Amino acid sequence: MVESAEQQAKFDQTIAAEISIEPRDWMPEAYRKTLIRQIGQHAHSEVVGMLPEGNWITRAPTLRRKAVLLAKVQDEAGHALYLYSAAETLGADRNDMVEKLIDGKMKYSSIFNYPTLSWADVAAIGWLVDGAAIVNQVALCRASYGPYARAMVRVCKEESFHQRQGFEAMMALAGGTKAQKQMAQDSVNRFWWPVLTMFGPCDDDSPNSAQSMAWNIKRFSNDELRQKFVDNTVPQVEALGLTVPDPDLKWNEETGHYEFGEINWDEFYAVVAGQGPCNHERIAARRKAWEEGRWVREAASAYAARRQQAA
Ligand code: BYC
Repeated sequence: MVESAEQQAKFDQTIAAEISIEPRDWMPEAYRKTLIRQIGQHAHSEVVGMLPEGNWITRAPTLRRKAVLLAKVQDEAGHALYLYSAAETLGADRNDMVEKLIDGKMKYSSIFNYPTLSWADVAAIGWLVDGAAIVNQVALCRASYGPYARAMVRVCKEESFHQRQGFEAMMALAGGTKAQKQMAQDSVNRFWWPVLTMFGPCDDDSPNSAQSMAWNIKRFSNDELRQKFVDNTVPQVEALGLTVPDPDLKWNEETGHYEFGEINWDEFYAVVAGQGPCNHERIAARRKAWEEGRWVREAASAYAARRQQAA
């Protein structure tokens, strides 16, 4: 008991001194659990997030766009690997996490339950979804858990390329024919509101925020990051000659921020609960990949065990 109070005090001091917590360090069980929940959800989002874009690799409009999209989707797989590894340093088991995902016991980002109906949606994912992810992840580069923060530094560099390629693809459409510009606008109309929910519920309805901020896992609240994204992105929409599908959007000279309309939280909670347009499809795809890949995992494990024995 005494030892635990001492360990807790040391942990609190480490957090207060802005020193990273590392896998070898003692940490409260609730801190470990919160990290496994968030990092696991984050890893799953990267993997499920490959599906809506992967769907367009065979239909990319040019060879150049196809090569860029292939590289981007592969990067997302790499992000998932960093993140699953970071969760493993906390004692989580990767197979267990994947099984929880396909059994609906672990979450992934709501945004990937929306379909990609046109090529412009692929551009919108790069520009808006990766753009939102960067705002969230730049803050996570300073998360108190070392392996998570270091993974985020690498991820953010790649996300920055993803965001730029998405914006550039959107620019080509917005500056193209009337039909192409309309395709770009339709996509912004479809993705704008779902992207705003990527930052999580409003601060007043976010059960995990207070504790995660006290532990320096989260450095900014959900609403603060959402506002930062809106402030960054509205000028980009305008530069493309497109409009934001929000009649209540207006610049507030005094605060130096955009004010925006009410998010449809009923839709957000329904999507998170499994009732979004593509939830079933996404989980079915992950289950199929998990089952069909079983022999590869078994073969790799048998090979690793044999090599270890030989050594
Ligand atoms: N969707 O108390 P809160 C990418 C859940 S991938 C689903 O605010 P927290 C990309 C939340 O988990 C990048 N669920 O939670 C990949 C919690 O549930 P439980 C993905 C959501 O954790 C491929 C409950 O709601 N980024 O960019 O303090 C291709 C209450 O919320 C969502 C990350 O994963 C949501 N949108 O804050 C292209 C970022 N929002 O577990 C692109 C890492 C909330 O208590 N995660 N929930 O039942 C985070 O930063 C934080 O977990 C969140 C939520 C800000 C998302």
